[in-house]
Amino acid sequence: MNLEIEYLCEPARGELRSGDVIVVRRDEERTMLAVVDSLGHGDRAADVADVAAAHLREATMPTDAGEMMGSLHDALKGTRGAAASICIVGEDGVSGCGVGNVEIRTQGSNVPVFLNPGILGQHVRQMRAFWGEARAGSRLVLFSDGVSARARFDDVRHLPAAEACRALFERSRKDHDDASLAILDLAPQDRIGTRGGLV
Ligand SMILES: [Mn+2]
Repeated sequence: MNLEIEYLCEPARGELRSGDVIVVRRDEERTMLAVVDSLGHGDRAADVADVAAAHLREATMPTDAGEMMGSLHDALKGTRGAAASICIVGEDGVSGCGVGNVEIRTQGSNVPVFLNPGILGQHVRQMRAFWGEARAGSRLVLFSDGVSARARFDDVRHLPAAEACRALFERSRKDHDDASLAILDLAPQDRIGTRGGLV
């Protein structure tokens, strides 16, 4: 499936390195988008983000986001821990999983998002993944708690992913925490409706 991913990730004000990291991976069949928010910020959080990113880039990419989350949990054992959201998209659908203080929002889709409490690398009671249809024209928005959970997305729905990402990030990011926000648009060219407008 044709898809478009745009993201922004910035460290907290005064920090050079970010404890948030975004990883995008594609193989022939699937695309994975992951947002990781290591606990705290600064160098120690950034070191945890490095461990998480290395794992997400190198581990075998499964169909099920819950499986990737499970192996990430193991990879982060012994660190201060992190929250993360992972979506894996293929022709057959979207698999997603979120643990801890992260957000996954959908627009134009019926993907039944839910999140699991816990801290990766420390304690997670359950890692339930969700599964939904990869509907053309739908949008997934993943962000860390460095972006306000009260952020509203409706008014940028019509914008291309890059512009929507920039607009949301600029108005909803918090200066005192690392912040990351990613937008994944499924088959964005199919978003043009029969009446010539965006649907
Ligand atoms: Mn954070």
